[in-house]
Amino acid sequence: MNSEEKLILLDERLKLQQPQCGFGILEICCRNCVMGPCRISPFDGGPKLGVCGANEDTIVARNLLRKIAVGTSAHSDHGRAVAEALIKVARKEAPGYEIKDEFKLIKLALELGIDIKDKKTEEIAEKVGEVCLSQFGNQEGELIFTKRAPLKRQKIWKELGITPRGVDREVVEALHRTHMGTDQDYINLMKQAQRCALSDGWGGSMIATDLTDVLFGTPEPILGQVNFGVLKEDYVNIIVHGHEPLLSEMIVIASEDPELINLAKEKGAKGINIGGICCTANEVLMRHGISIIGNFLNQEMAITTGAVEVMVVDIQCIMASLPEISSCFHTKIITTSEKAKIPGAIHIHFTEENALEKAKEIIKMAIENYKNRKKENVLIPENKMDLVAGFSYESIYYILGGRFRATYRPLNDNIINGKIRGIAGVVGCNNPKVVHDQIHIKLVSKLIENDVLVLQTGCSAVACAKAGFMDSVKGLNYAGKGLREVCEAVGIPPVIHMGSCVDNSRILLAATCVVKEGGLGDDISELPAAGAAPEWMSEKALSIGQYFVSSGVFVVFGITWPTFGSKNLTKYLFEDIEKEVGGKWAFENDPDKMADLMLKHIDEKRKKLGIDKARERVLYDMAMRRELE
Ligand code: NFS
Ligand code: SF4
Repeated sequence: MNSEEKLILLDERLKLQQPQCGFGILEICCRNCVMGPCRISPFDGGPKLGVCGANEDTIVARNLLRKIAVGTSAHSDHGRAVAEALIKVARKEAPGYEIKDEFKLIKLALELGIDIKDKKTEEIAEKVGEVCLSQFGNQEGELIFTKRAPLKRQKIWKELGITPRGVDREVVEALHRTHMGTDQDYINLMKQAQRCALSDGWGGSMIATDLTDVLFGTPEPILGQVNFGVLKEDYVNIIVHGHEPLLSEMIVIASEDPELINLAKEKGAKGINIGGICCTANEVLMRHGISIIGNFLNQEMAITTGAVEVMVVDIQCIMASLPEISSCFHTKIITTSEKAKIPGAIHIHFTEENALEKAKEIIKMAIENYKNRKKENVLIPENKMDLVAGFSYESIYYILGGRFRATYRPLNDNIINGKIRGIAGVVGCNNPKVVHDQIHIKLVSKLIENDVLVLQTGCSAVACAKAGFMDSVKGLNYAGKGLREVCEAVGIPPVIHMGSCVDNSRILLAATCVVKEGGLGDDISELPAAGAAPEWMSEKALSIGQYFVSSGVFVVFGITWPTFGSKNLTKYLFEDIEKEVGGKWAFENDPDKMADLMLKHIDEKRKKLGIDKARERVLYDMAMRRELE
């Protein structure tokens, strides 16, 4: 780009795309074979069938199933990479990595039926890695971790025939069924969508979370900071962006190398500063308290601060525009995964075998690039906010029960007595179609104001951290009286950061722990709980939403809804599916109304459990008082 050309950022590109295709928005176009492309007209007189005879129900359902399959693939391939890494670490083929959580490893081994007697940690780790890896290619039976779900839930899945068999198998079958002339029944297509999504939530994603904990440590509450103000003007700034923690963990370790710190000082900087974007940010925040620069919509802006020497990326949610934008600044964009290259970026092939060496190489490159920073181009916004992160379903046990009495009892009791009205999972992306972070913030603030404890992951968590909801002191000011009381007693913020998007599996398990603790029904679908992804944009979000629905949760999405082109499919997903799995979808763009939908659902569940009375605070007026006397 020459200097006269204008830098085109994402908002501008969105404007240039207007008006976006109405057929695409309604998902009533099909390109699955070359008799097409076909479009179904939503208007009278237009074509109602594709060349093959497929109607809008088939086309919209196939499109949705494909999206869910892609989302499942992305999370699960990430999980597979962690399993492969664990095996290499166990075989001592990955210098620099070590097993940080032996306790979780042993627990996992026992759960997976691995004989640990007289075995060394490495031998156990190798076996655990292999069994987890086998889950991807499993052909028959059930994914092992589906056994973690409440018994009633497992029965529902079995009866419907949607218990996932193997992660890869469900994705392949999803793609097969959407081939021209195969599955044309929208409900049957959705059955596979459910099985596929469940293989993500209770399979690929859960493996990613568990094995990441084994390798890098199970998170425990930790302090951190968020927003652009964490970039340091006189430091070498390195941004880690993407998803897999394998690379970012090594960058963090290498950045602490005294030799490299001295080199940075020799080059005139005060030191090396690491910050994160997207889910990589959440991974390194959860375990090291590394600052978060921002979420999905902050990636381009981060470069325009002029203070970033290197942005190193791996996979997913990385904009193709980064090299182009960085060409106007001194920032170097480094891709590291063979699965994700971008023209214009520098590619450094990163593997577990060469991890530490490559991490050092990247940091050296950043240090060398510090001198190219143009002081007059540097503009770092001052905003930053403190937060507490690092909540896993395991750490919640100890926070609630005390160090020696791990239990979810206090949480259940406070839900039953009504101090906590319910639980909400608010997760997912940013989308430039709405004002950055605003829907997340408005929704979550209304939920906590109404005594709903909010569990978060992904870019939504970063949005609410920026707003101060995760600050252990400030956050309380936004909470309703009952929720505040509980949070103060336990010492947690009203909004709980549970990690990256694969860590939505932690929310599934936290919900399961609440069920197993007792007093709130026998299944996730009976809990006063709801989920939302108010600013979603990625196919991964659809997979997450579907596995929550299929696990019994009411889930609301904002922005747009991908089945409005088919009335029948939409009715199925918004209403009828509830009779089968106990959960259902809803769409609402207004955060205020979105919160109302979730609160209404939570109250209905409280009523069914017979705990609605506990919440009704009776206000005595004068007449009632007199009557009492
Ligand atoms: Ni989740 Fe993480 Fe963010 Fe959306 Fe992308 S970073 S995996 S997909 S944009 S929340
Ligand atoms: Fe058209 Fe059917 Fe081919 Fe799709 S599969 S492009 S609807 S002919």
